[in-house]
Amino acid sequence: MSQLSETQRSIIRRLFECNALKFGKFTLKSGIESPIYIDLRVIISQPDLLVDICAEIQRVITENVKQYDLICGVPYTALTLATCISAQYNSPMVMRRKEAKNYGTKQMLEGIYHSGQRALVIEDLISSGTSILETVLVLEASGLKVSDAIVFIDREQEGVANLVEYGIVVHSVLKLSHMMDFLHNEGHLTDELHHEAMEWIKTRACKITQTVKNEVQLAKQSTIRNLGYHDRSKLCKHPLSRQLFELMDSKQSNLCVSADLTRTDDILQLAKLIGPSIVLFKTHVDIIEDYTMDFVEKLTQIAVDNHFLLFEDRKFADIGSTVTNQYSKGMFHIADWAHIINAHISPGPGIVAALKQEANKQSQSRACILIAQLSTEGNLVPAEYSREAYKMAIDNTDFVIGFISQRKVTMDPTLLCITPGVKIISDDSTGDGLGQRYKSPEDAIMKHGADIIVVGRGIISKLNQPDELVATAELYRKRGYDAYLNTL
Ligand code: S5P
Repeated sequence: MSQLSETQRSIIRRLFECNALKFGKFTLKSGIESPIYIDLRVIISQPDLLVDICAEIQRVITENVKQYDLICGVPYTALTLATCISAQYNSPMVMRRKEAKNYGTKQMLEGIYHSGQRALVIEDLISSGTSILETVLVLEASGLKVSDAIVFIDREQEGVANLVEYGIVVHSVLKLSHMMDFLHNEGHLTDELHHEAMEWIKTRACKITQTVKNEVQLAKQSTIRNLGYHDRSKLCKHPLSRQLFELMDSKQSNLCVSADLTRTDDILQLAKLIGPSIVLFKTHVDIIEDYTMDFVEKLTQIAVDNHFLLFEDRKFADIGSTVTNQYSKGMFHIADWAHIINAHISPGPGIVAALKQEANKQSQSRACILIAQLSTEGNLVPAEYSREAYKMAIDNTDFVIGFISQRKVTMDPTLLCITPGVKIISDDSTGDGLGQRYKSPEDAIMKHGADIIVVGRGIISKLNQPDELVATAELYRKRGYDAYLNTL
């Protein structure tokens, strides 16, 4: 039995009394049955206990960590611990935003810090180490160095060993087995429960999730910003993402026009006139008043002649069996001609599986873009979408080639970030009065990591003046391409 100090014993007793530690039969969030349940969120309601726990964490910091400039709690429970330690022991703190799940930007971290400073991670409980690693990725993407993490309780499920592989040394205040031994000795745990819980820990090694492993891998590689279209095309496995990057390279264009027009003649004229400037031609076929399959044949021919791909912005959002029909049947037979479609992820992975199944029936390659973020004011797409969209993308690399988003979703160079809501904006108008928000090509590409910019009214409003239309499309192409060159 380990040597627990009197303070540690008192902390364990109080945690047990306030039900932060429970033993019996529990179903965890993951669906797994467990004889142990730990919920340290309740400590925020007990300031005495909180202060004692933080003093113990600070003791472990002082004994083990020689040098650090800032502390950072893993959201959410450990945010409270870090804040309390920061205030009590005069340690400057930074706060990781959990919502903005984008490792590529610095906006995920709040507080004052500068590149090269050393950050110490504080966590309440470690099982696999995944949450700590996610926080480390954010800190490192912001230029901070991380070598140590302090956890209050180590569940002894391999998390500490997992993190060694990633160069993070974890120091813990308490080990779960020591806490259970103590509670057993004090008569709070029966022999049977004690034995069962100890066996459970021993046999339940937890692994770092694949998604986080991938992010670490990508973060280690040289960053996406140094890779040009040509290099990225070589990395792509999907024929359409490869072809898109090749077109972007050869046409010196990252422009997608949004052909939001209601007459087929207008759409065909637009395609012919600006075809040389674009790589992607986006349609909303359900707004066309005189749609025929003859129209799509003509449009397909113009796309072939002018080297661009067709993207139907259908934003599928229903159950698998319905989207299957919407994709391939009805008036539009979208699957027959659209190289690329897009889908909302809210129905869950089934939507991607269903669309992919239908796409596989086509003789030509088909691809899907997932909607990770929207451009509109006050939209209700939650921040978690980016992360979930990324997970669905890496589970379906044979079909999903990127995202509709306002900022980069992942550092993965094979996945495209396609950004609508782009316009060369005059100072006084940044929207359309109907919820659309605009940013300039430079902001979209240089500030927010767009690979392709989607421009609708900024270009198509010139349809009645063909010369001006062509010149405007060229202006967007050039500004978009120059902005890209600036990122290299
Ligand atoms: O978040 C989004 C996603 C899309 S696909 N915001 C958007 O505006 N779009 C589409 O891009 C929208 O449906 C429209 O077809 C185009 C933007 O048009 P614009 O005229 O505002 O440039």
